Formats: sequence, structure tokens, C-alpha cells
Amino acid sequence: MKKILVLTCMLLLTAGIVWAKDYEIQKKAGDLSVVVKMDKNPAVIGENGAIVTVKDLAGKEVTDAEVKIEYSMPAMSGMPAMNYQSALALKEKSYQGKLNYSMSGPWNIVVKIVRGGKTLSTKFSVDVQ
Ligand SMILES: [Cu+2]
Repeated sequence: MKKILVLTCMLLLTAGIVWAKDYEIQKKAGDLSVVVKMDKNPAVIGENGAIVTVKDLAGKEVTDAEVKIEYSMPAMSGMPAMNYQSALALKEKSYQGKLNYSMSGPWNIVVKIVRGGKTLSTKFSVDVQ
């Protein structure tokens, strides 16, 4: 009985990974709402596309900001800390760019939005497979 349960869980997990097409996360940065979409789920070593949509309190897309993503992995045994950043380009009311992960494991992601001399940011983490 226990075996069947474990097997069912594994099947559900596998199915979940296959069904989930792209990764999407919603965050707040000050007054702004930020939706980050990644084209690969799970994220993979190498290039991953990112699309960031920023909306103001009224729900209107913000298109006059500079948006970049900083992504980093703290030092681990045999590996120094790694820090990268990617400036995103405005395209059809959202900001698009690519992240290039150099290894698997947990990465810290910071989305920075510079607008009118103010910088707002939001953080989350991504597990690269
Ligand atoms: Cu590492």
C-alpha cells in the first residue's frame, strides 16, 4: 500500500513538471506589481528567456522604466560566488531578456526597476535543473 502511494506521488510530480509550461511569478516592488515569466520550467543551465511585466497601482503597464535582473549564487565548496546581470529591453509593454545560468542549483534573482530616479526591487529564487 505504501509503495502504491509513493508511486502515485512520483507520477503526479512527474506529470506536474511535464504539464507546467512556463514559470510565472507575481511579486510587488513598492507600489508596482511585477510579473516575471521564464520560458523554461524548470530553469536549465544555459539560456533562459525572461519577460517582466510591470504595472502601476491603476493596473497600467509601466513602459518608462529601466529593468534589469541580477542573478547570483553564493559561494559553495569548490565554487566562488557568482554574480551576473542582464539588462532587459522594452518590447510590447514588457521587458525582455535572457538569463544564462552557469550551473544547476538555487539561484537568487533580483528584479531591479529604475524609474524617475527611484530604484525598486523584488527578489525570489529559482532552482536550476
Ligand atoms: Cu554553485
